Amino acid sequence: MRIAIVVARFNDFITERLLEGATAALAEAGVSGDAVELVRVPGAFEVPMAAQRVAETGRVEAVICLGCLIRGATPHFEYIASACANGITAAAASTGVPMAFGVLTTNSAEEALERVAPGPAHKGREAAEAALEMAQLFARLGDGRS
Ligand code: DLZ
Repeated sequence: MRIAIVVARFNDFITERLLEGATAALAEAGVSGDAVELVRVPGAFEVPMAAQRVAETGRVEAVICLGCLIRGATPHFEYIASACANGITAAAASTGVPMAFGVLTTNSAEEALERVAPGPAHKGREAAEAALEMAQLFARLGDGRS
């Protein structure tokens, strides 16, 4: 199973922790580091286009999208958040590759930090687990044409 992780650099004090949780969950599920393609982008706005591009290569069975938007620090929070969520939805629909939404949208840095605290509710972990489940589901369902 090959998986891509697209991670935004903006708010990297959070997104690097999302990445750590996602890679730990993949490793625990038996996905080795060699099977993980890491793609870094400037911010959450760029996540969907990179997710689409890496999915189009055909090299990966799922994409984990990671980013962090903090309302108080982001004047156009709503625009970036909806562009990111809608873009990821559209990229998954157009490529047929499942994409997990691990983009935090919080009111404060404190709220974001709570969501990357160690434990099962870590949002990077949750995104990785969702991506793996969807990749396995799609493998079982086939391409829908046979
Ligand atoms: C510009 C911007 C702002 C203000 N806030 C955030 C944020 O909270 N989280 C994030 O991931 N990115 C932010 N960005 C950057 C945009 O996502 C994007 O990278 C730039 O607008 C360049 O297209």
